[in-house]
Amino acid sequence: MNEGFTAGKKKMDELCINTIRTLSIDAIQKANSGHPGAPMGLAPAAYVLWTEILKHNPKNPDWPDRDRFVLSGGHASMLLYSLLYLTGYDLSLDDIKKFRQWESKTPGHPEYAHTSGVETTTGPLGQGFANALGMALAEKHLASFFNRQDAKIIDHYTYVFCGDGDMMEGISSEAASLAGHLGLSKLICIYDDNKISIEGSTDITFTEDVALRFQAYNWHVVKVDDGNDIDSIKNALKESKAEKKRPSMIILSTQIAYGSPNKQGSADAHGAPLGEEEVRLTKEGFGFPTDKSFHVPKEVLNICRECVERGKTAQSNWQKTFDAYETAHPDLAEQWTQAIKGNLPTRWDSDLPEFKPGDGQIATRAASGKVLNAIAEKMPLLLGGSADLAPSNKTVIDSSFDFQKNSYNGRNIRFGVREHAMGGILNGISLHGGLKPYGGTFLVFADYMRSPIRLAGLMKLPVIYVFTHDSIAVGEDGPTHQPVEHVATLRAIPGLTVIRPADAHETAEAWRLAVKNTHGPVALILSRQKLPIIDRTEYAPADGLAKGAYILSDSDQKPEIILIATGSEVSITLEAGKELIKKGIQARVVSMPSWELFENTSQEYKDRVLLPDVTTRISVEAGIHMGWERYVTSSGETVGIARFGASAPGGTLMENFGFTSENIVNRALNLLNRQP
Ligand SMILES: Cc1ncc(C[n+]2csc(CCOP(=O)(O)OP(=O)(O)O)c2C)c(N)n1
Repeated sequence: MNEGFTAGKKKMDELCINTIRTLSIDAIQKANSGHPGAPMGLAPAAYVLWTEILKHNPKNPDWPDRDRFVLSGGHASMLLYSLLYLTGYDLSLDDIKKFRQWESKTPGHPEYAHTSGVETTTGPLGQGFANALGMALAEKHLASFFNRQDAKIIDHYTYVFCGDGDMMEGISSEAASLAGHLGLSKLICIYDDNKISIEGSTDITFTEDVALRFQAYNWHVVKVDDGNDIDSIKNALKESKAEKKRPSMIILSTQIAYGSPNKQGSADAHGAPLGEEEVRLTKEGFGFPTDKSFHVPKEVLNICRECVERGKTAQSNWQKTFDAYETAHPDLAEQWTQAIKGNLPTRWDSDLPEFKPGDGQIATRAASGKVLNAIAEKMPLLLGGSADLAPSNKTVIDSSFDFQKNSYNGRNIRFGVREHAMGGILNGISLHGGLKPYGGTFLVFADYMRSPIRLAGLMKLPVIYVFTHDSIAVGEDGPTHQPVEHVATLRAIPGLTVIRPADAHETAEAWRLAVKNTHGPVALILSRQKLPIIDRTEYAPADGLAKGAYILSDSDQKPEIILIATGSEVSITLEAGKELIKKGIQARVVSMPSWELFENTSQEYKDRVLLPDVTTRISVEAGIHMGWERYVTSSGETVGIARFGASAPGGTLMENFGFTSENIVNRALNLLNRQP
């Protein structure tokens, strides 16, 4: 290549990179808040990746075979917004000027489904890294399902930018260990090794050898010593793309706030605006006009916007491949189209198992396993697993096999004892599109995955959680394994639908609802212990579950008392209701598997179930009392638990904690001021 051209290109690259930097510092200065350091240090890597390597179409950010890009350190959001604007996404310079302002497209941390081109919501460090693993896993599975010798309709990479914070968080260890085990070779991470976090140099907390750590995880590790050397970055990316067996980690030495004469390399630049004077000095150093803000040289926009044409070409090439695929494999092509739209196969729930009271008792976790398997037969793109508790959670799809290095078409994901990463990975699979993911563990360990569940709620991702062993009835394992506050704390997460079915019938309805739900995660709360199958010829049908609460049994006349129960406590409450009626008390029993679903119904329906003038009510749930006052009112009572559990057989615990029909009857009589 001729020397003049090379020098010219280098100069132009520098101008583009410095535009990313100045846009970022200007937006942060104007907002008077934000994180300028990382965008400035990472600008060269971001520029070279986005303009030369990343397969993306700014005019169609949802094109299913695009490469995925995740900015795991969401605090560096201005880096992403600068890239989106410069490369031609639906984000204007005006949007950038409104960084962090009310209703702007440029919130403090990137938000999925809010800003076009943002693949996931990031901010809680480490989550994005696990999301990226989920996306890479989804790509492998879909590729093995759909691709044919003559046509690859799904064939993309997933790139993730991480910082020291991501590397410190435990979730990155869990996720990296699994990614290495699975050999997810199309997952490429750039680690911004700037050796600075909020409290100062990483010398004070983080001195491990990250390269050795990732090599031990079976990753392909490349080091680039100069974060401004875009040729080396490009080569490292190319080398990583060529790696066929392992995920890649590019350890990039950068300087935080590169270009700021007084703040470069300093923690001061991590999370505060540089300051007017420092911004001026930085621009001066870059040769940018110091009297202008948000200055984008025309030639920079021209170069970066070449992504638009390249993206169009890439997508139209893909379309040709897809068209040929459609001709050769029309059924598969149709399946792909529906899956990417998130549509369910027809008759997916037509053969759910039938449960009869005569079959004996069955735990809702066991019923769940049967229902899951029936649905899996009709829904080939349903996949998931458990954090090493599959035999207990009943989450295995019997007709399939493990998702492993040599069998990416397997639908049983072995997450290992990695609940936190599992939550982030499920989010990544869901974000990728085309698949319906589920994941299980004991309810008590849902705490380990609270952050990703919260993010699934925030992003409205239709992930399904299978949380079993849902109360003190777990028994002998004792209070460490007995959830008490968990259902209440899950109910506190906005956007999460919590369903605690009473028996096998309600479990089938809960799955039906969870699979159909496209707007937000659903947590199924299931019993370890066997439960009676409620006789639906005598009591109301289980499809009332869709309304969150329904009248299961009623009195002949207007009720004097309403008993409201969830999950395993419904059958003892039904017994209690029967007993009260025998005693001449007009008692209604309501099964309330889901508060959220109930709250979504009309006031008229709610008033029909919980008659407003019948305020003598008792709730029965083997968990903390918190929240039930909402339904029992100040005239009612709650049968619940106000302490941790204990180690003893489950039946003994339920009895001692008052979860018996006798106790419910006595409490009702007391409340009504009647003699036993
Ligand atoms: C789970 C979590 N804990 C804490 C924070 C607060 N926080 C934001 S950035 C940051 C430091 C991150 O350091 P690094 O990744 O090196 O970013 P850089 O300083 O390079 O911008 C912390 C602790 C967070 N966002 N998420």
